[in-house]
Amino acid sequence: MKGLVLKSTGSHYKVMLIDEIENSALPNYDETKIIDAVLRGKLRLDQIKSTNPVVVGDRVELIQTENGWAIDAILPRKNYIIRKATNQSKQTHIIAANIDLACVIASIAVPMTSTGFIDRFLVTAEAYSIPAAVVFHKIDLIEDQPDAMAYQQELADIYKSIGYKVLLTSLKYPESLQSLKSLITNKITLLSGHSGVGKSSIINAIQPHLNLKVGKVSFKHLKGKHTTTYAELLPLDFGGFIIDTPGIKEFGLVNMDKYEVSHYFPEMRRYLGQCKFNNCLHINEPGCKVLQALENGEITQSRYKSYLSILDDEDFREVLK
Ligand SMILES: Nc1nc2c(ncn2[C@@H]2O[C@H](COP(=O)(O)OP(=O)(O)OP(=O)(O)O)[C@@H](O)[C@H]2O)c(=O)[nH]1
Ligand SMILES: [Mg+2]
Ligand SMILES: [Zn+2]
Repeated sequence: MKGLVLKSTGSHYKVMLIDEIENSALPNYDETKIIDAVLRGKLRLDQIKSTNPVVVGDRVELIQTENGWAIDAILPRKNYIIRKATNQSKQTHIIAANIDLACVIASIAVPMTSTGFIDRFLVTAEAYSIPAAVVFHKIDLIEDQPDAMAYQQELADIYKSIGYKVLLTSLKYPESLQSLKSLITNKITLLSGHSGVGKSSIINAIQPHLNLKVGKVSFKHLKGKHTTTYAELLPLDFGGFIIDTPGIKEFGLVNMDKYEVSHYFPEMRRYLGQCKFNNCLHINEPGCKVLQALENGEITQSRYKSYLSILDDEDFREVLK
């Protein structure tokens, strides 16, 4: 029997049974087919290196044991979003697998999202060829601050010009969530971002019956309170699923070669193979087309700064010396 993993709480998995056809297409949500499963001992041993061997969105093979259902195997993943717990950490964490759209929920109000965070998320989505969108949420909080509004618009324009879908949303403006609804219909969509940025609130606004727990942002620390504790795949009554996830502080990149990083910046990818040196890292090399594009404004300073910051990660650090 096959199943779709809806939620993992460490040792127990909430799984929806699916048939062969649903395994290659978007499954229909059916509450009566939800079961509780554990991991088969053997699988746990095989995957010991990963902090979370089976993740939300996984398609799995199930067997029935005398104690109930057990996950016997993970079916091949179409893609997944993976990160390091922190930029320095050696531990990796897979956020979700088999997704059609990855949305980073950002805010330039509170909690504030840095362009570095957004760009690391987008680089990871590019690495697995997952279509990505940038959602600037809580726009109501800055509507009386012209400088903040201008900055938000500048960022929105940067991401749009690269080819990403960009949305500006707020709970105060229900119509702003309509465009999100049309974007995610009939897809499996992941929402990620800092704690308190409004991921669960957005889902409640488009699907009130889900009634997800939301938490206040601390005035003192300007941070969320980690209200959502487990990622969960939730059904949408207009078609598809949405994955609510716990807020994360940083987005550390995993398993990337330093020469690969620029491939995951679409505006740099354009110049691939055109630099004078074929091992160009676009830092200070002569005849570098990426640096020329930066000079003439085709590549923005903000994105290039993120590129350099990624090359400054512990895994690559020697290249900037
Ligand atoms: N002003 C304003 N506040 C919002 C908006 N959306 C959400 N909030 C508030 O932001 C706070 C955090 O919302 P949550 O939905 O819990 O945030 P989250 O991203 O799910 O946080 P974690 O589960 O901790 O990762 C709550 O107090 C919400 O009411 C918005 O559009 N405008
Ligand atoms: Mg939440
Ligand atoms: Zn170059």
